Amino acid sequence: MIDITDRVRNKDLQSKIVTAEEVANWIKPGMTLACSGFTASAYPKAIPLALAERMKKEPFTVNIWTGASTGPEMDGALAEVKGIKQRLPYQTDAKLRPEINDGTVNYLDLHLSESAQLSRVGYLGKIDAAIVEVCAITEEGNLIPTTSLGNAASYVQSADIVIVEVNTTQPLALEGIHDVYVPLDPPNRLPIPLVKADDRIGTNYIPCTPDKIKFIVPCDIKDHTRDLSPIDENSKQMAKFTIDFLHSEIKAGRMPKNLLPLQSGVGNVANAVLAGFVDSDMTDLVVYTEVIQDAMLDLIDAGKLKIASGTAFSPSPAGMERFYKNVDKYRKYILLRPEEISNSPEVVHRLGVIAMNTALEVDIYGNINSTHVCGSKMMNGIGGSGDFARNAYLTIFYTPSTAKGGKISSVVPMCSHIDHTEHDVDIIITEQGIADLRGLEPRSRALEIINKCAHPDYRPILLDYYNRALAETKKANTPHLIDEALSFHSRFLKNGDMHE
Ligand code: 0RQ
Repeated sequence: MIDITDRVRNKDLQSKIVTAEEVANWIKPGMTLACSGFTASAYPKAIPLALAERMKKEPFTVNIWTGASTGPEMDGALAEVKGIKQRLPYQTDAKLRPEINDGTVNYLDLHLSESAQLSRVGYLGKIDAAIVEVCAITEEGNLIPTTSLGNAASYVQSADIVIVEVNTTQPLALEGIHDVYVPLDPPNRLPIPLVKADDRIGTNYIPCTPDKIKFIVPCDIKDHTRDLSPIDENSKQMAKFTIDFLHSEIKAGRMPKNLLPLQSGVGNVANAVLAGFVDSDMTDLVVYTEVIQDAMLDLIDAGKLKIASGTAFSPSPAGMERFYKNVDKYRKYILLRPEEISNSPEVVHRLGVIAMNTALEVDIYGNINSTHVCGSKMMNGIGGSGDFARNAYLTIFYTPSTAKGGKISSVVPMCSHIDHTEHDVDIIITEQGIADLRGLEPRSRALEIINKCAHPDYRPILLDYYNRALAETKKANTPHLIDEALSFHSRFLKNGDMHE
């Protein structure tokens, strides 16, 4: 077994060091396991792998709660043996997704900022064990987290039993990068005392006590973060529209020269937009987001970043190497918080965040579908996009104007599922252009979106829909043809193409 005694600083706790298999054998069918992990960062790895092995021989299911998505050692391995009954609050796993969409897994797609509170107040049932990846355990039994915080602090607080995975690949240099603050629940909640993105309001460990810790498991498996794909032309174009637009906002006096705190989702577009900031003339940027990725290291190296506050540090494997090689420099610019704080509506609103997230589809009035393909099939989940979209100072959504080689228009008459309503959306950007919806009533929004954002192939049929809806409803506030509103989707389901 890997020696972790130097990382278990409370000597008495060293007697609780066991193998992952022993923990897997202790887990009972139907248990709710509330785990650390947010994107492919800081999720338990040895225990779920051992559990999956046991489930291969002896099929049963457990409920898995985390901070957000995890890596293949958790969601992938457990989905492969059909070992998950309930999953929340977010996932991105290719093996889990079909099980969510065939009824095997009950998936609760939650606003990330709310998931900790829901679990604390017991609404979701009782946690049987919290399983948390850590760098080290202190003398007092407190837990030093690794590359993300997610919901770990809250799960440890709520659980009677805590199981700790000490990951020896995670450097002790991470100690001090975290700021752990768990709000009180109503009616005792106080204002979150965070007024600047770099304020520290909590502890640099997850509070815990030795008596709660039942097992300690060594692990030497690295975070399974993904390689970055090269930035494609569409994303570059969307990044350019963003930077130009933000310059015009500064010029109009609506934002300071160093902008307002930036939040960006994950994926190609987010990456391109952040890379766009590296090449821009903007400096002293502040980031208040969920997931900190490679581009943040570029911004630090370019001398453009003041602070990046998030809940997960999830760079590519190369980015991780780069971080660890120069950890003393980078750690000064990075702060990890519980997702309840990184995504807090109260804080997002106070700081005046610029929220930049990606949609699957947008409709002509500005509603956004981020989650469900053709209304029914779950892609990933709402994640933190709703926390930011509703509360930000400026809310931008991105999508390429088409998907699946042009067979799908990402601009549709009516979204087949709505995650973010027209009331929350300020700006829509595709590679075709940028629609500024601020101050526009629905009919003007429709023309702005169709003319600026839709792909030229789909513009005529969208305009035709809109004009007929306008005539038939006699210029109603939000003109729709109810029988036809989802015709783009039904054509795709029938013919594999949204074209007429
Ligand atoms: O599928 O790879 O099989 O071709 O959707 O699309 O263009 O690669 O974009 O990776 O940025 O994902 C909305 C899913 C976009 C993501 C979504 C198909 C497309 C492709 C992926 P293929 P792209 P991305 C921060 C905030 C919600 C959560 C969120 C997401 C696949 O950004 O999950 O924002 N967002 N969280 O072909 C059918 C359409 C489609 C479509 C694209 N209209 N219909 N399929 N695709 N548009 C993160 C966290 O909260 C942790």
